[in-house]
Amino acid sequence: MSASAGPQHVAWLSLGSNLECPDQQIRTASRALAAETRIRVLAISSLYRTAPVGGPADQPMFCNAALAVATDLGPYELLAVCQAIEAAQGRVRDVRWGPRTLDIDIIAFDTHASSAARLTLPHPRAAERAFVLVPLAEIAPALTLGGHGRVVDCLAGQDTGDIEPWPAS
Ligand code: A4P
Ligand code: MG
Repeated sequence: MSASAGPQHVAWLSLGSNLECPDQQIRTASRALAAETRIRVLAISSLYRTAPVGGPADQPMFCNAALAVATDLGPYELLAVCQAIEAAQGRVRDVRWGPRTLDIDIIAFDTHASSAARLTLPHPRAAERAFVLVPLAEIAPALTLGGHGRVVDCLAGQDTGDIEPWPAS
């Protein structure tokens, strides 16, 4: 990060992929985030193999992970960086919740609260999605997801039976 960096923020990201070597997509995206001059990666969770939630019935299993980053970017600037990395890794948007090479969602940005469609914070579905909560609980168990409470408490109410460590290659 540059020496002239402005106010620092912390953001928590959820990464998902279920196409074209999903674990490699997540690792490539993590490296791309780390290579951004205005982003410093603070923590990366393990990779998990998760059953798809929503979308087409026959889509492949996902690889999911969570990252914490420090940045002097604002939330929309960080979203733009995430979407540029998605695009660079061949993300195509067609079917809602459908298969994708890479999805990067901003789960929380400091304690910002926003209901804007372009950037809802905290992410509106994070608190009820085990594929987000299991990796996030590894790196930020005490993070508060707005009115839903702490990650670790949200996770306690979830079925995690469809989530396992990504198999070693
Ligand atoms: N947007 C609004 N808020 C945010 C935010 N906090 N972070 C807007 C990122 N983007 C946000 O996103 C659609 C629009 O949401 C963007 O234009 C952005 O401005 P998208 O990435 O194009 O589409 P999406 O990811 O399919 O939509 P959505 O609604 O975010 O999907 P979800 O809820 O993330 O679900 N099952 C497993 N096992 N693992 C997964 O990773 N992912 C999904 C996607 C469904 N099922 C899954 C998984
Ligand atoms: Mg998304």
